[in-house]
Amino acid sequence: MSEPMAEAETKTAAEAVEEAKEQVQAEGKRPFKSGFVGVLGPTNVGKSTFINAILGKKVLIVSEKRQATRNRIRCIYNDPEAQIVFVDTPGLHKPVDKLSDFLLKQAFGALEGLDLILYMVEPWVEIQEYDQKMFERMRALKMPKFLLINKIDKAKGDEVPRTIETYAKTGLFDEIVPISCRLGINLGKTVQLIKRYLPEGPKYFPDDVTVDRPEEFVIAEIIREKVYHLTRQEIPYAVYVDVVEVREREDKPLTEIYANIYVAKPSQKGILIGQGGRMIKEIGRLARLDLEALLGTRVYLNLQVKVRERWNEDEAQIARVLGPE
Ligand SMILES: Nc1nc2c(ncn2[C@@H]2O[C@H](COP(=O)(O)OP(=O)(O)OP(=O)(O)O)[C@@H](O)[C@H]2O)c(=O)[nH]1
Ligand SMILES: [Mg+2]
Repeated sequence: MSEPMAEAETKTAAEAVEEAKEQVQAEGKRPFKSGFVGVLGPTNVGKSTFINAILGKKVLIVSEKRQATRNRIRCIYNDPEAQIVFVDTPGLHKPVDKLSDFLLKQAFGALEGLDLILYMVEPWVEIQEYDQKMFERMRALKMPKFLLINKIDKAKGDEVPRTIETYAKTGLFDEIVPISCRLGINLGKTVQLIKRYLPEGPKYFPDDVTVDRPEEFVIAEIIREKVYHLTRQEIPYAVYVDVVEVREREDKPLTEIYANIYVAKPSQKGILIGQGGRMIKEIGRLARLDLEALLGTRVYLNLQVKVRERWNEDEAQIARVLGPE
């Protein structure tokens, strides 16, 4: 008896989908679009800034320093017509150490399973060897590809038209869009274009999910962003953040966060704490402001600085602390 019943159910589901499609067409609505959109390109061009701007929410680390993003991070944009899963990636650069090898592996690994690629560049930078390497890989893939020329607010003379011309010659891109995340130029247009090229598809994530990482990950990134902002030279690249506990108080709108900031050498610990604790206090103050905006509660933030000797010089340790993905 169970077989015919299963068959009957399948048929009903298929019929329901057909009916829904007919209904959408009858109402003159466009089909629902969805897909995975990789944001790739050199470091520091504004990939994470772009995704934050589209989401209208600060969830990704942004820095004036290079190599800010360390993982592939999926961020979900929803509107009535589409769900776009943006995949943020570490920026491309000339490999200099073990940490950069890890970052580049993350970036190249992101090409798997994408429905569309956004390649972002700055208008004043020539095509580099790492761009060429990525283009070779992209050429073998069939999905649509856009070039986004960001920071046009800072472009001079004919930099933008020249960049358009240079990249048009590669024959790789279906669309080339000059944008400015800072001024919000052509961001809406980019979303419209993405929707035009994406396939019909389902929602991959529920509406209330913005980032497919645990809350602790997003919190750690915000703290790391402040370290990037306030410290110099090798310090940003010697740091990772581990959020130990996030406790929501039941008696008041307060979130208690306990986190460890790890450095790679004992000498870096003193720098991060600063004279009389000034540096760590400032990191905590700035992080708390962003965390309060993100969580919508007041935040108590407890930061401890610890040493994990040479974690950033060892492949296995890097993979362990920064995650398998
Ligand atoms: N002038 C200008 N600056 C921008 C714009 N978009 C981003 N930036 C700045 O560019 C810097 C790098 O931004 P990120 O978003 O961290 O760059 P990224 O490409 O994600 O960098 P990685 O994660 O290292 O690959 C930051 O200082 C941003 O504020 C823009 O449209 N105009
Ligand atoms: Mg980034």
